[in-house]
Amino acid sequence: MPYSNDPTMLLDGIRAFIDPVHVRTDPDSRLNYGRDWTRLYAPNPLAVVLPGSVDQAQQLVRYANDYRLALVPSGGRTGLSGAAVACQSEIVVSLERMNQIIEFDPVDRSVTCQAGVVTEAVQNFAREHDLYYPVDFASRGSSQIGGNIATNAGGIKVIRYGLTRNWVTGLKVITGRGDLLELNRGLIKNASGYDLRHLFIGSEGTLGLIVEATLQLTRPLREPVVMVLGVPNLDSMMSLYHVFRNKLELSAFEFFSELALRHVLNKGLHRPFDVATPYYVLIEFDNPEQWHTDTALALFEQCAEQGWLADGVISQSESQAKELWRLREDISESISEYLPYKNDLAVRISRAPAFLAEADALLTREYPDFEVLWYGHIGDGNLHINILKPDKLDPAAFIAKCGTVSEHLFSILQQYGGSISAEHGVGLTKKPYLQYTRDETEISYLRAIKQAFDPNGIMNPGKIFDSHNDA
Ligand code: 2HG
Ligand code: ZN
Repeated sequence: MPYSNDPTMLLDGIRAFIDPVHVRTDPDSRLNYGRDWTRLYAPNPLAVVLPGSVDQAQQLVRYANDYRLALVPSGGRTGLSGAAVACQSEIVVSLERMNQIIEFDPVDRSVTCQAGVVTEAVQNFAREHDLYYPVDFASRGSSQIGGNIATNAGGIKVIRYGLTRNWVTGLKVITGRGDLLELNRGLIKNASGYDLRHLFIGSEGTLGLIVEATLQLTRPLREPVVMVLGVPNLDSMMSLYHVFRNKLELSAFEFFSELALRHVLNKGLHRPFDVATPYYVLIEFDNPEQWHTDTALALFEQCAEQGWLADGVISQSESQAKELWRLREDISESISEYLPYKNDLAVRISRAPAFLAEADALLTREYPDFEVLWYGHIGDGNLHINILKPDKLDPAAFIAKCGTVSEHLFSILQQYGGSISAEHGVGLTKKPYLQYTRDETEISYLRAIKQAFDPNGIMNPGKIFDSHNDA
């Protein structure tokens, strides 16, 4: 095929197999589809293309190979690491028109849907059938299943249900070569060699396009109860974790600092109780029978006697549980105006107390003048540390300073065998730090996998790592 650099001609070629109204070049579309929630990069895609079928998506990938066009797969663009950002004249491929639930099987308890279905729509669909899709997070109303799978999304229920990976039993993908693969076909067991499905989960769009998924559903939580506890320090938080987890089946164990709480209070939420403490823990558990709540209350008393908590509240209704959840879930949105520098770290939970102590000492020393907010899914070892840009500081100077401190933080994390990204992905923001979690030999295997699926480097080039043949 002849190569061409003429954008008009290239886009006209796409318009030959995708309705021209779905090949957009207007400034609004290029701005909105060219960025995610990071807001750190200036979006600059060549165009936004919205295929309406698997066939059209496949034609697009083949066409991109012929003309060496870079494609950036796009879901709900709620990502926080720049994986869905298009700032290098790429073509954004949005699957939002492919948003149908295709099949439900009550015996398998599975649902097959197109990649553009919004996460909350799957959750609601499951609920209508007395079932539950347990991958859950604050951006559920905008994020799409394809994007969740591409980042192996985690969220607030991982302690009990695991990540997206645990719930995907089948995938239909178009590889970077333009081949359509049907992976695992909804099977629970399948020991027939390499499981390519798992390579696509968490691949951040670098191996191909995810176009359909079969998801496992499960039984819903029964009468979940939420407690918010005020704790004096990070050590006490870890003591609460052991005590509550030993006696109750927890579906969430989250934490946030008083500094983080203040931001959601500024947005109109109310303090959970009068006493302010440096940290808060949010615990959720099933309460099918009253003894679960009685146990939680007894544990509350024991922990208070030990000095591990200062006060607390327990939900008495579903709506109160939802209100308490907002104290944690609304934090990220409440600080978005401060251009926060985000860390999304993972450590094994057994190593969390020692890591937290070292990280706390480092950040207090290095950021004397910055507001540092701690929150996250500490029950599964995932910590979100957000550093807020002081008003007067220039964004570039702020990011440079945070980047330097990150090197120290990640060195400590490396000693604990942790990860620089727990659930947000690597994308662009964490790419410079990948070597703190994966060594060079391992990264060379990642490159070899990329080469096998995407030899021309057309799929989301420059994300996760730089490959030698990025488009
Ligand atoms: C959350 O857990 C999200 O609220 C966002 O993963 C985390 O804002 C963040 O850093
Ligand atoms: Zn999170």
